[in-house]
Amino acid sequence: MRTDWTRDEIAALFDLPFTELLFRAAQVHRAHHAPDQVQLCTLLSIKTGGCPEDCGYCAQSVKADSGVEATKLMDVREVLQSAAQAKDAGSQRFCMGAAWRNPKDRDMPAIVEIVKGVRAMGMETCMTLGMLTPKQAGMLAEAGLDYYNHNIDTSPERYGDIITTRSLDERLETLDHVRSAGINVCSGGIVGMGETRADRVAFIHTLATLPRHPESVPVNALVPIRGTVLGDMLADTPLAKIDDIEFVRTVAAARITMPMSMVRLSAGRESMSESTQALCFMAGANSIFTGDRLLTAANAGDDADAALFDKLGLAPLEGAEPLRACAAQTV
Ligand code: SAM
Ligand code: DTB
Ligand code: SF4
Repeated sequence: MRTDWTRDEIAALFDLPFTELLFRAAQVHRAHHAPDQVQLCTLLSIKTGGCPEDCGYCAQSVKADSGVEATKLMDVREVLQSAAQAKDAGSQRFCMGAAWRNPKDRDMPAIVEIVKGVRAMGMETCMTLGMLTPKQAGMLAEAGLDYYNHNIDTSPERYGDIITTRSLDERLETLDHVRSAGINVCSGGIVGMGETRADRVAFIHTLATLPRHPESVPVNALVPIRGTVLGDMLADTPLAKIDDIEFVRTVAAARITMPMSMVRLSAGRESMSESTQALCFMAGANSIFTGDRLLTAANAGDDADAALFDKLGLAPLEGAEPLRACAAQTV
């Protein structure tokens, strides 16, 4: 797989006539994935709020006045109950998020138990816990964690406007520890934070030129949450909302530059039309979050998704075994 994409090449993809870009992305998608299948994933916030980081989009930052209450890490048993419910509802992948800058070593035994328990149910596991040390990444790998989510969020140029309490380099360092531990990398970002197209190009470029592509690339549309810097900005200037076609272009660019990766249509579907979501699937998105809640924000809900799948003739991804980081990308 090519990891030597230039920004100019990616900008040229974004500049293509929309139907041409969509056609090319769909061709790449078909070569590597079943175009009529979409993976169903469920999110659970296992530790909510009170996060010391200042990510301008996030309701869980202590800097946000969003009304989200801080909680402690959930009991292992409760998490496993939630995972079992998600599995019963047809979900194949269980993604767990904690509002931490980084996990403390004393949190790790419970986290390890959770990973083992969810895996034992036959679900794919993903965790997002903030920055990791190499030792913590090793513990998660040993527990059998399939993916670790750690987003780069935006372009290198814009990173410091969105988050000041950590750097992009620190983010990349954790991705390196995850990769070295043999866990699949899940890394993407958010579109619609008032960035330019050049930022979106640079965001995709950063991911597509990592030494190995992330096996999983979540593309979130900003969910504007009142009390966060970016949520307030968007609520006060509705014209700043990302154009749907530009969002689809970003999904298509991710698909073309990272052909084997799971491209995940993540947050923001609730305010997207069915037609826009259909275009995202055409452009190569092959995963969604189901259920009526993301971490803190509302999500489309199972009934709406079942109706959408029915309308579009889509089926849940069949029996996919998680990729293993070491075996991936041999094509
Ligand atoms: N604390 C961990 C971290 O930041 O890596 C994990 C949780 S964090 C909520 C996971 C990701 O969710 C963020 O990196 C961001 O890309 C996405 N996210 C958070 N709030 C969002 C929002 N309001 N709209 C869209 N995506 C959001
Ligand atoms: C990702 O990229 N998107 C998910 C998951 N990784 C953890 C989180 C979306 C959060 C949306 C806002 C909220 O629920 O607070
Ligand atoms: Fe904390 Fe993650 Fe939210 Fe940033 S995105 S404030 S690190 S929970």
